[in-house]
Amino acid sequence: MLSEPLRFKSILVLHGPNLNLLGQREPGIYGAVTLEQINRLLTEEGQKLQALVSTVQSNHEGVLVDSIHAARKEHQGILINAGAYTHTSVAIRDAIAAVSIPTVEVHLSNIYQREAFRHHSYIAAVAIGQISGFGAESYRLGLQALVHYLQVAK
Ligand code: CA2
Repeated sequence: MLSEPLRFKSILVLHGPNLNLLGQREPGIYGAVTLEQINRLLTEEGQKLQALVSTVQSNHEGVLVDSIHAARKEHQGILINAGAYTHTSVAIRDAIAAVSIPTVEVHLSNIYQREAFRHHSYIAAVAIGQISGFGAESYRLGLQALVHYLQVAK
């Protein structure tokens, strides 16, 4: 008899450069919430959704690429705010495409209301979807959408 598929989904949350400064600098743009608070929010939301959340923040493009490669063995989904690498990194885009792990892109700010250079995302084309502009709620909404996709839609 085939065994029941595991109900719990393992999700890797990736935070890109400078997001470690959240809540400490520029609260006018990115709000007062810290990265630690966002990670806690995601862990709690994950418990409600039957998802195990692991988080990584790095200011280094290669570390983010390595984390995406390593996710193949451990995680069923990726939630990513690549920060400024969103607009520059073909390497992160290629890594997501290479591992074929369903990925949701999130942004705290509405990148389309900001400078023109933020309007293009290299990640959008390889993500299953994007949520932008809701502050820390973008992460919660992104996690809900990703887990729903993995549990129901996929
Ligand atoms: O809105 C987002 O989530 C962004 O990904 C944030 C990036 C920005 O480059 C993207 O265009 C949009 C920047 C993250 C920088 O975070 C800071 C936090 C506190 C103080 C300074 C920067």
